[in-house]
Amino acid sequence: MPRMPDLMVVLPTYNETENLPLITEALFALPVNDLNILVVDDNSPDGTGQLADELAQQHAGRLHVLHRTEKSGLGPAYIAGFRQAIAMDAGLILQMDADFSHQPKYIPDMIARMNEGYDMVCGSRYAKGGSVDESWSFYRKLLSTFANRWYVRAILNIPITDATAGFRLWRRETLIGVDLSRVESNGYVFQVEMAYIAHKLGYKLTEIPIYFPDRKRGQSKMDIRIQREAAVETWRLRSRHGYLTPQMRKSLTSDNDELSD
Ligand SMILES: Nc1nc2c(ncn2[C@@H]2O[C@H](COP(=O)(O)OP(=O)(O)O)[C@@H](O)[C@H]2O)c(=O)[nH]1
Ligand SMILES: [Mg+2]
Repeated sequence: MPRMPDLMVVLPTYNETENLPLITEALFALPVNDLNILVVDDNSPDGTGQLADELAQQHAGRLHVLHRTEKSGLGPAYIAGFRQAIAMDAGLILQMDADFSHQPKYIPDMIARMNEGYDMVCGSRYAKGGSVDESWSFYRKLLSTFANRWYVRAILNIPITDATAGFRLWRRETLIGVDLSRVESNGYVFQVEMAYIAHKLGYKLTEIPIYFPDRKRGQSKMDIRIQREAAVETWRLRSRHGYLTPQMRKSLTSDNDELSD
């Protein structure tokens, strides 16, 4: 049997032709053994999907592509990607944006932290030592810091300061235990929901500080509406998942169910 991949980087893309070749190159240059990439493309009109297929040929066996027929948001794209990464037997699964706001250089530190005995490691803009792009206005910084460091934490009591961050390293076992069919949200709430479920199930979450530069190429797909929605939805998460306990982790033996539902 071939040796199965250790780390699967799940990269969701929508119109990222400029970034995709650069980010794959940067990821493959990392001093990390058995790093594999799974691109999850939602039929990008700019041809990111075809470009990903070309890269998959160039890096046969190390870069894989999951094509989805339409843009249905970051949450569903990640769920599909996580399911496939689990099915491909990845031991560690990393989620990150394809636009370099999540800098590959932090990945070795995230893996090292994971090996200290955590179930999820998050790259955090608001942990001590972390920061965001200098171009952010005072108001934008204030809003994002308040939302992540105070608002979400106060409501959900999640032990990380950047609940909407999408730069996260998961253990395969954690993602199985979370039971992806429990997750319903999209956008920024998707990140909060994943962290909240994992926390309620008793998984050990931690974070390392990161600097978060704005994207240099391509365009953002998030807007103020999605942010406002996140503020309201945070309350719903508490009623939806607040009852969870560590006994309610999905059992590891039912692995393959992840694919069928
Ligand atoms: N597959 C897929 N990827 C998406 C979708 N929306 C955003 N992305 C990708 O998710 C990552 C983060 O999106 P971005 O627009 O940069 O969000 P922002 O950083 O919050 O402004 C990027 O790699 C995008 O290409 C989507 O609907 N489907
Ligand atoms: Mg971005």
